[in-house]
Amino acid sequence: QTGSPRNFPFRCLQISSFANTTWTRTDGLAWLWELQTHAWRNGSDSIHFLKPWSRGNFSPQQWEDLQHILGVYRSSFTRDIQEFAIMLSKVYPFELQLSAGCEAYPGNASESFLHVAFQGTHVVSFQGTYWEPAPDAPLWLNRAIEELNKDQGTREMVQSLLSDTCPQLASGLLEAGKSELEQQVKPKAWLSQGPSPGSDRLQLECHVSGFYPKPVWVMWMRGEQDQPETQRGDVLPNADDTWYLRVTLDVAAGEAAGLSCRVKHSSLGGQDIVLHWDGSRSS
Ligand code: 7LP
Repeated sequence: QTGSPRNFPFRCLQISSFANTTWTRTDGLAWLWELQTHAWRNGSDSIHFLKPWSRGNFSPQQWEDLQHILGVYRSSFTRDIQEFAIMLSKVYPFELQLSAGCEAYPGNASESFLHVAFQGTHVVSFQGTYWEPAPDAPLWLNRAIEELNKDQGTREMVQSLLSDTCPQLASGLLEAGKSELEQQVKPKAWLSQGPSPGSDRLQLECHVSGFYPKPVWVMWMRGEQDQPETQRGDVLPNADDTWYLRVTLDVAAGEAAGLSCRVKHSSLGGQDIVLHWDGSRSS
């Protein structure tokens, strides 16, 4: 892949829970591609660095300025939303989620986004210089958006955070964290027998764990033949920034012999892992 620089999106997530008029909490987290870089817990004054390179190329002063802006924002946000809830007769409890970030492209170009979800549904975005309703947003939101757009100071700050601060932070993180982002970690794989799906039937399980990055191909095979009945679970996170996947196959007890599990992953350089089901265990 030499010559074509890869793009790694930088994403900041905010989760705000409003339980009633007095109990709320807001947590924040940031990710570069598959790696979590920052955490900002409710009540904490400072953004926590999860990687040695989480500072990117920001100076201590730049971090302090950013933390100050975000600290003011967090308390203003909570207060604003409580006021909106009264004005718009919103019923507690409710959740607001913000997703904002950017991705740098070759040649100084970058693209940014900021989306807001209410009760899990996208309702508002920041586009260019204004807050805008999402395509199918409920009508009551228009009043909130009208209010938000009156605050030019905030619009200018959001615009500058999205178009300057975000790409600068993202490209510094990318440079500092490049080797960790681009590392290749090989999976380990093992077989086991799952709970019997019926009389004279077996569930064969193939576990694949510890790989990075996320894309992986795992299939039950008979010789060179893919078994289309293979069931793939979700790719789940391990605690160490690697991934786990379980892939199963239900077969008649007599047909388990001769089956194998094949794993393809970028870290294996074409040397697939192949594990053969041991017929003697099918009893
Ligand atoms: C920083 C500006 O989220 C996502 C990052 C945004 C950073 C914005 C900021 O803190 C608040 C304070 O503004 C005041 O001081 C500023 C200087 O610090 C400026 O001088 C500004 O002019 C002045 O007004 C401001 O209070 C702001 O409104 C905070 C929240 C902004 C925000 N809005 C999006 C919310 C989505 C709305 C959802 C609608 C909704 C409502 C109710 C229930 C469900 C859904 N600015």
